[in-house]
Amino acid sequence: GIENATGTGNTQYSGAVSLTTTQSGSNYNLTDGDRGGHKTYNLNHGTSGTGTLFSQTSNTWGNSTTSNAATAGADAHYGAAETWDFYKNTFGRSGIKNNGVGAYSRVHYGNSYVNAFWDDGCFCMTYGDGSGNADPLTAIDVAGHEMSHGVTSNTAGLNYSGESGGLNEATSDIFGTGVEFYANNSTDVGDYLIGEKIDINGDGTPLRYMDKPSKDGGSADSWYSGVGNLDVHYSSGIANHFFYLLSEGSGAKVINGVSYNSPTSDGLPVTGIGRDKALQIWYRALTTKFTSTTNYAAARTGTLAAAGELYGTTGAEYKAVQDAWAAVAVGA
Ligand code: ASN
Ligand code: ZN
Ligand code: CA
Repeated sequence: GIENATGTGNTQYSGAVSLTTTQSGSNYNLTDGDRGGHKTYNLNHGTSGTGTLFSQTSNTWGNSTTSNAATAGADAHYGAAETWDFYKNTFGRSGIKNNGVGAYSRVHYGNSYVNAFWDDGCFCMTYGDGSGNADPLTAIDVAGHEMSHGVTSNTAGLNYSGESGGLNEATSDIFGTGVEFYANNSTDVGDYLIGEKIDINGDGTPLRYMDKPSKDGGSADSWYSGVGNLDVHYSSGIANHFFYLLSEGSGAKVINGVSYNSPTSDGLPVTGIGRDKALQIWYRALTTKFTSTTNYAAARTGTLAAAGELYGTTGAEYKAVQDAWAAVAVGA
């Protein structure tokens, strides 16, 4: 018969984790029957199709290093599961389309491919092995970022250029960060950094910083006319900064051992309302207010409407949304 089983993933980035797998005769495979049947495939350096479904006689996957091809599979399968659980348990969303259907993941894409991407066409996510095949792009926040592109496509549909493109990218960073905190993994702890585990710069620095996006050398900390001409991974900085300020407030703070210091463009302090409420406001705005052409001014209006519906217009939450947008120079 074919039935759910509980395996162990010896991941590269998240330690030893529990994985939901499927037993089929004497084999186990990376199919998650608890999460819409999400499957994880090994492309084995190919760049098309699905390669082969990870399948073996043991239900222990990978050895925490890249010497074992199943290690990246374990990280990807775990990231997909945590992303599914984050959306289900935080927002009541059942999968990327909210229809209970899982996507699939593909690892070992190409050779030394330093990226990961979501594809609406295959309804799948794909991970490269990183430079020199040393640092696969399979960390939790990257998984959450990529799958959240699918959620955005199936909700607001934010166009991937101009200011709406920056909001699309920020939505993936915001929910990717939400997934990372949700997973509460002791090896890959929650932070407001993006890609801190995959060493994409080769010097130990993360790809992006939400408290002060300009630390990456390209992202915008606050809005200005023409910011929509930046690459979407840089114009995202404004909304990432807004989300950090709304969650944690301005000034210096240490969270899970990471130091942050978030400035405000208006020089006024922002008092945070906590990440959980900030996530609820962003999700409600994304799914009920934003459209394909939402720009920063409209994102302000949409998040204020969402905050008012969730928490009222006279409390700390509504004021914090106002103050955080003012702090990133998105005004009334
Ligand atoms: N990893 C990149 C991203 O999710 C791929 C891309 O440029 N779309 O943004
Ligand atoms: Zn992205
Ligand atoms: Ca992170």
